[in-house]
Amino acid sequence: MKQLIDSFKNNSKNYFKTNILFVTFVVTSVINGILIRALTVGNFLQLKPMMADLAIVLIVGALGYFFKPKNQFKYFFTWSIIFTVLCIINSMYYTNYLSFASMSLLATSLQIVDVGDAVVENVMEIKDFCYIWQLLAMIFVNKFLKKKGYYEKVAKVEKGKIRAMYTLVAGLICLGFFISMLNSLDIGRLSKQWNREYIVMQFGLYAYQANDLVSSLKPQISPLFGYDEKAKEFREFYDNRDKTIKTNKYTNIFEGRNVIMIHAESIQTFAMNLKFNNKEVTPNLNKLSKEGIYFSNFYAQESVGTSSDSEFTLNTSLMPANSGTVAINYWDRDYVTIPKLLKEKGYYNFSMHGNNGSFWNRLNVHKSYGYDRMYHYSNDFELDEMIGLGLSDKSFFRQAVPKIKDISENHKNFYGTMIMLTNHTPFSDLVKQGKDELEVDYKYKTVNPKTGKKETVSAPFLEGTKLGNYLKSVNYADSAIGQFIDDLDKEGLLENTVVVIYGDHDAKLKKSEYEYYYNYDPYTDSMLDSDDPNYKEFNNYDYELNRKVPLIIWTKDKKFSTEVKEVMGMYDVMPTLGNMLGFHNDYALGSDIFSKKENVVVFPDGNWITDKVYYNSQKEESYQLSSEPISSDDIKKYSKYAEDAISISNSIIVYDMIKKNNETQSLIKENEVKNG
Ligand code: GP9
Ligand code: MN
Repeated sequence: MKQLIDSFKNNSKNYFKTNILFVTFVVTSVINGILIRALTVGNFLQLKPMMADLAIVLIVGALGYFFKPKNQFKYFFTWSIIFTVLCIINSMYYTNYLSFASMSLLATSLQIVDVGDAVVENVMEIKDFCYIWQLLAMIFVNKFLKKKGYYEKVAKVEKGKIRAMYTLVAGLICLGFFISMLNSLDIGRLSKQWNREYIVMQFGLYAYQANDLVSSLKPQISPLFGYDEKAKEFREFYDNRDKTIKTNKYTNIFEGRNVIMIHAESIQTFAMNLKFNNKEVTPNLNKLSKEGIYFSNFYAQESVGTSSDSEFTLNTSLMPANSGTVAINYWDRDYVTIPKLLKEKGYYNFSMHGNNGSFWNRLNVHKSYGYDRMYHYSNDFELDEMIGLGLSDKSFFRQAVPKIKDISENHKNFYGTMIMLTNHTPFSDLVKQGKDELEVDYKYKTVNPKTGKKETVSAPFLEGTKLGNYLKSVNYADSAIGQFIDDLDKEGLLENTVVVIYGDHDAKLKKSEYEYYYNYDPYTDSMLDSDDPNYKEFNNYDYELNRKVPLIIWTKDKKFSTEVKEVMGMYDVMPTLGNMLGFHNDYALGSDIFSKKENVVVFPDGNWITDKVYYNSQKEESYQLSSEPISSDDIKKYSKYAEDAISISNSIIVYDMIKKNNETQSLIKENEVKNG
């Protein structure tokens, strides 16, 4: 036994002596894999992801032995750079979005170069760069080894191919060990890839990124595979659900009316509830919401396609694509959309936007959704005032009114989508141009100790902060909406028109911006300590719930003054409006909110929300929203619906399932006719 231990000791010693560079590469890469989880999702000591990291690093490292020892540094260093950069990018992404970066997102953002400055202004923290130590360690070890003549010595003893084989086997053993620890949930989630946080937690960052790379190629590859299984799932889903169309007091109330949809860029409900020095941030939205039907518990369901995803979900009542975006990768499919259904009723459909029509591929997508024309940028507007990404909202709306007037005179009915732009991250251009009107400081009265007189003092509060700039920008957008409604009214365009305003998604601000807002002490101009009794915690759930956006349905002639407090999602807009305007989409995944008993809103990452609970599918944790508890059966039921909604939407998107289903149906009918 002693002999065995001694020989093991000697062998290990010899191994380490002649594999210093490889071992450094493996150890530093695995440590960074642990570090990124420690600084993001937090489960750094878990064996499963550690095994996955180790297996990947060993397999990658094994190939290094095919190089001569003096050339191995170049190989290992290149991989160290790749791993370090992955850690930095993902750390930065997590800092800003509490999720992990995706290749499909990168590919998408290459299409939208204009967002560049928005990205630059996102926050980077020192911790995002701590992974660089791996490169320094590799350089240091290489220098040291060179000095000691290590590579020449190793060249005499190393049999590269055999080492590569052994290392590969070691890597595969780790991989086998790791796979044996996986359960069916893990495997299911890996193949779907939408639950990114979960995948990094269970599989480590390197496996996540490799899997992401493969799934980002899916848009090109996947239509070729797996159709039959998905088609069966699709048929079963729609066959098994209740097809009765329910009516309620809102049924057909807007039949024959024009519709103006205002796509309110990045407006969150949070902003509507705020006042600074007694001034509302959104006086116009507040007024419209009091007069119309105001959905105060409404969520966008966007994924990496942000604005374009919301346009898709609103117009189709489907969820965004799992990988890639509908606008870029799957715009040419046959979707059942609001414009198409309204066209059957004789409507003319248009969209207008103060940015380039190629942004989010809109010129193609809108046409495919059934819009007759897109008015955009310099093509249709005079670029007389530029703020942020393009034409300012006020100029855009001002120039849009005569165009709408013209349309209304030439068509029986119209459906128009007005895509706003100025309130787009980074929200700073308006302030830079001095066009902001809202003051976001905190004014209070105090007695001047020198004069003994009362005076007003201003504490900076949100001035100069990102949230402050955002709210100034929301205030501008609100005022642009107010001006638009007034101008439409002056032209008589509100008489037979329904105006729908929706926030397209949240502002993607960091949690710390809200923590600062809720815990600011104007008297010391600083933030309260977290152990202060007045400190207000703003946890991850508060953050998620705060991502709500407004939805308002308003008409000039009828004051509804109704607040709908039930939870609602972007995919419920089409069925809800459909009930009011008289159209119906058989494939809708959302519901008419006025006919639904208990609604559920599914998010693209698999989380979902009802009036009772916010369910985090990554953590399998429910956050209670009402005193009435939710049963475990309901949790199962809604989790299943969340999976179905995501999967069915994805099948429709990837395989063009609606078109294929229609073709099959007409074939069946043809056959029935033939056979009598
Ligand atoms: C760009 C605008 C913004 O034209 O619609 O898109 P987003 O970055 O919010 O997806
Ligand atoms: Mn947007």
